[in-house]
Amino acid sequence: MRTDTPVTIRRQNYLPFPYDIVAVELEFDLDPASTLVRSRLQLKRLAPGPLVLNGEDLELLSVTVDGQSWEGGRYQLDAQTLTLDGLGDEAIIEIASRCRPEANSTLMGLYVSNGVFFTQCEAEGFRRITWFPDRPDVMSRYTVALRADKQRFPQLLSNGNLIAQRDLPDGRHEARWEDPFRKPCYLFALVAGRLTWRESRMRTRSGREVLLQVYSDPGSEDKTQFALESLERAVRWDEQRFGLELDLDRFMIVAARDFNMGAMENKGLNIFNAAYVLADPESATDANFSAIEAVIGHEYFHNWTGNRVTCRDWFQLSLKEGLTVFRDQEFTADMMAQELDAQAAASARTVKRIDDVVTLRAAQFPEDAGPMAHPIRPDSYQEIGNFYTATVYEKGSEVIRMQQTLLTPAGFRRGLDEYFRRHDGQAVTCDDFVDAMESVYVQDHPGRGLSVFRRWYSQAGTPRVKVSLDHDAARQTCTVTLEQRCEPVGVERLPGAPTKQPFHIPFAIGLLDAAGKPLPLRLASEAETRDSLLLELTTQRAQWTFEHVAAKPVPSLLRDFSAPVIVDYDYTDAELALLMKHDPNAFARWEAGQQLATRTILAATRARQQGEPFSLHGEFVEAWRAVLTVPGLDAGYRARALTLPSEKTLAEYMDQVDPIALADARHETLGALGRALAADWRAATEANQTPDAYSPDPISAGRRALKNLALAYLMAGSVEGAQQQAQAQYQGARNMTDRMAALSTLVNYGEAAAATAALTDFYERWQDDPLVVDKWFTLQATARSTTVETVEGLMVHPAFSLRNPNRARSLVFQFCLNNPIGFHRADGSGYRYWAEQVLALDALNPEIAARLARTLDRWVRYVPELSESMRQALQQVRNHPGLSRNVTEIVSKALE
Ligand code: 0A1
Ligand code: ZN
Repeated sequence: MRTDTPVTIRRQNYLPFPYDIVAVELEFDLDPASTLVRSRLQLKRLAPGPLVLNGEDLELLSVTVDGQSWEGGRYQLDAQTLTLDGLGDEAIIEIASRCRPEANSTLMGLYVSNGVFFTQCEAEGFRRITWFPDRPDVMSRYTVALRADKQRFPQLLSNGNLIAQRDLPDGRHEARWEDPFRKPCYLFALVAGRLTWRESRMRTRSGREVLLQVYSDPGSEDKTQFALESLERAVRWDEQRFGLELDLDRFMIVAARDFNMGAMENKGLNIFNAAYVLADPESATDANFSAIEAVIGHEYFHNWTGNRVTCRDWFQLSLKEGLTVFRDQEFTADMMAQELDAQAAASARTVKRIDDVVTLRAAQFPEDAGPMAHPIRPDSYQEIGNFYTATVYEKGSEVIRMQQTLLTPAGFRRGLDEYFRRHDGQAVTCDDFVDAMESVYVQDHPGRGLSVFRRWYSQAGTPRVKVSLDHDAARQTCTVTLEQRCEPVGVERLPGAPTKQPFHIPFAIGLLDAAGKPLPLRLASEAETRDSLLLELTTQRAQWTFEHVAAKPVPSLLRDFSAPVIVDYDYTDAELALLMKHDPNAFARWEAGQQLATRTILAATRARQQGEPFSLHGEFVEAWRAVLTVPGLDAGYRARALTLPSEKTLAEYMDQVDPIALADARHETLGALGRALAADWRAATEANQTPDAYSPDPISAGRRALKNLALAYLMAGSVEGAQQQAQAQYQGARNMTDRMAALSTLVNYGEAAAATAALTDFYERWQDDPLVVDKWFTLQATARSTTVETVEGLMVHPAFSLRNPNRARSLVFQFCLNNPIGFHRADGSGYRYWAEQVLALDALNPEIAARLARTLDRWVRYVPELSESMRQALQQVRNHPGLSRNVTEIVSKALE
């Protein structure tokens, strides 16, 4: 466990590194217990100053400079740095050190998982492998020699091209790899072990033949086909959409059972959490298949946005992450829309947009209003591992998307071409990116620029846009006023912080008449009419006047979620119902339903809190019935439109969060809708059966989503016959999507005996498949009846281990994050359990511990009885001696 005192690193203190590390040669003698690493650095001085190298948990064996030993006080060594002073303008440094991969439970640096060596270097893991300037702006050419026992470690992989292989005495062998591209050390990787693989060859658009490979544990070879095909699709898509070609002869993906995050874009050797590689219809759900395609796309797209052009420093993380999330979202949308007719394609894109916005609202909006709030380009951090956040990733992607909206897709493409023209091979900043975009924007918008837009990079918080409509019957005009406001959050509240400035908000709008007919939009200043208009709000308040508007219209606001903001407009329930039926913008139409459902559930919550009875409004039920039955909508879209907003999203609307009342009210609403629309739900389950031969395409996945949502409503409403239907579906399912859906309804809403029987059966069938066992733990962790005691019982199950991040996430995280009733028990037992688990994890893996620590971030927002126990739990963690820097930063900020 690290015991270092946290230091705040600031963006404004950036200094370039005084040496160019031109070339790096690494030699590994791999042994799980103790691995010897020799590094040879060829360097050139760029500016005066000593050479300061980072190292962590390493045993230094020797240092030589230009062939001379530097033993005996010629270098300075402390816990984290090795300093060499008095070097010439050019030098060769050779360093030998040892690390202990098998004992490394942090999964950062070099570690062993399931008998295989893996590395994870982003953000600051390379310093756990060898002494090095561990920062992204030091870019070098790497040559790597790997040596290991040939029997135990037949595959020896590293970045770039394999240049030589040979056998060594004593049953060992060696492989030499060379990466032709300069890269920062966070993109270094090695893998050594016994693995099987699946491969294919393809020709890139310039005619080069490339080898694509997916490696995984022996025995899992039947589960890598979808991953390999996803990689092929990603390679093609980046050529077609952005003109970006694979620059290596060989591109490898390796699945690891123990991995801290989703996956990692190491140059030519991506290392993945097995959950984002392995899938077949029997063991993986539709959601798993689509996540695999998205993550494979994401890591592959990093090859240009991240690797060819990388970050100058870690404050610029969103430069690569926001942009690459945007690219993977577009990839998924294009894949979903391909081969569909125009209408179905548009609907598929809307479904993807809805899913992304749901994630943003559930994860990023709360973050942006809490103690960890930060701009997408943070100004300071204590531990960079804590800044792989929904803000940097998901809001970062929204900020890129707004640039595409403002520039148009064609203009955005020109901007991206310009970015690569200027910066290929460099380590750059977010400002460099916007500069490239702005150079195109000013051509198309003379006299305007992106200076106000850049505030999205420097200011945190979710802006609110208040909309008001002023209809003038005599003039037949309607004036729309937009007014923005964004409260200071996080460090912005501290004295001396600069005042917040307005954002540049692209705000797409349409108007409907009282019958739901779209009104042609005509601005007073313009001759053209349009169906939809992009208003650009760049000041605190602005007005637009539309002409030829006979009566007060119903506005359709923030179409396609054109900016990551919260809209305030006082719709009547009837207006929302009208938009749900008639808004031609399918996203805004979905949004209207979500708002109506939000009002309903919040009213039900208040009623519960006051001990009053609650019943659903007939209008709400009818609006829901219409979405379910009106012709012309595809199943996937209907499923999204009929899904009630999550507790996390709903909590953001409450002044004081009462999680149990909220969860019960949501459940009550679900059940009431289940009963009120029982016949329609039944009809939907029948109409949306899919063929036995499984396909994860969006039409089939949409049908399964709707059918299984219908089953959940019927089960939540305890509708007669539903439990038998769920049991039959569980037993007869031909794919994991249907099996899991049925099991989940049994566990959450079925009779206890039926639930237990199905859970036992599920474990027996799948106990040898770790990714399915994770699902089994998750189902129980999130079940409505699960208590702290249930979870503690599951923790002593032989299949449970805190060391495996996927397992820890499947049980401990899922309980703390997604089981409001069990976790927020009034006696505070959930929070005490949380504190114990944060501390237990911190001793093993601080990155993972800090993620769990974040689940109490928003404690001040809860009702006082709960927030006080949460505060005590946070305090208990903070007072723990030897806490990691990672967890210290999170709990200190939460308690500030
Ligand atoms: N760059 C990766 C994310 C990643 C970050 C840190 C990791 O280890 C602690 C692993 C992966 C991505 O965006 O996919
Ligand atoms: Zn990424």
